[in-house]
Amino acid sequence: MDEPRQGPAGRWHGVIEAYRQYLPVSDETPVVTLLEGDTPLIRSRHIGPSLPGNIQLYFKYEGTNPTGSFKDRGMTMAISKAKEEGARITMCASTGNTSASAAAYSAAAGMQSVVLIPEGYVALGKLAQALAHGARAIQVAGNFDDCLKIVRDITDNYPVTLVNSLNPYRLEGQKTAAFEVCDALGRAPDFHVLPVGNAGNISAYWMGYKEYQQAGVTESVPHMLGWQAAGAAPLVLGKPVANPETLATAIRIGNPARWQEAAAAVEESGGLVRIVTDDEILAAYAQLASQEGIFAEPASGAGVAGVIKLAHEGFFGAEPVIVVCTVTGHGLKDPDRAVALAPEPEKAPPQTAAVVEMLALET
Ligand code: AN7
Repeated sequence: MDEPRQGPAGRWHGVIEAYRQYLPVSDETPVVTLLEGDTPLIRSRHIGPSLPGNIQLYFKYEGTNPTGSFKDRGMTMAISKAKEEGARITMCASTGNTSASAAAYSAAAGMQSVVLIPEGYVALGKLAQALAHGARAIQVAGNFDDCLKIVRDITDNYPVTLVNSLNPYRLEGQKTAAFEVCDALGRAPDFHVLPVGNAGNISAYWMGYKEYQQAGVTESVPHMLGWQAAGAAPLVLGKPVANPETLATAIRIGNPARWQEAAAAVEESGGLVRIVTDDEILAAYAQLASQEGIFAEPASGAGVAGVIKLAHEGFFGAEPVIVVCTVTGHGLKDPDRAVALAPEPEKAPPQTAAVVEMLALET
């Protein structure tokens, strides 16, 4: 089973250098990069082959980005443009990953970052990142949507640069993931699957796929298949959710900022946006780690759960199809969830014989 080839030849200098011709940057733009992107497209070894149908399943594993999520692709663009414009302070609302990325890239650019996060609902690793990178981290007694409203109010009225995916440069950067998928496969996939929270990423991928097709690099575009958690599924319900709830805290969002664009991506591509339950999300999350060797955070399990669900419904048909599923963030982001789901580690005295006995080993 061959791995697809990865990225352009030669040394990697981050997504802006790799895809400069498709991005709104000039020679004057000071590129702030942590060498994000060039992430692996991994052929599924167990989940894909175990599904009914004839599915070639790949995982676009974004956990290998510098701060451990896909957000870095958009953040290198947002922060480079902010620096070009002379910004001093950046601000975002976040369920965790955007804040980690904003904090890191702002630090690299010599800017102060301010991050607003829902108190009690940000995974430990993400909080640690924001703090370590020197962000002013403000825990708000509310949810992500409350945080985003405050951030919009402030960035509209004060000299503070908004780096949420409402910032158009964020989507520009994030679309490079679609380019990488096509570069690795030598074509566009038939279907692209991903979890949907604030709906920036599905919108960005769709932009990227369309641009590559318009540029003549690829012939086709995939159907976009988005997945929301059952307790936080505004796009599926067609109306905002006042009190979103899901264990996948990254996508615990009730009123996505990129609603229109995501709905358009689904419609134009002949795709769909549907619901998976928290149980399905956690089952896929566990399968990804234990069967594929890919440690993702819970929210990333939503996309994988979606592929599994559709395959069992016969959605993909009998003909061979290429399905790419974005694994959006690293499992180390949320160590509490991983430890809570796994069995307790076993204990042994410091003697070889004791461990041999525990393992029932025979020579
Ligand atoms: C791991 O960090 O919204 O639909 O504030 O962290 O583009 O929002 C995170 C979102 C999927 C959903 N997977 O992507 C934030 C934030 C992970 C995420 C999503 C997020 P969007």
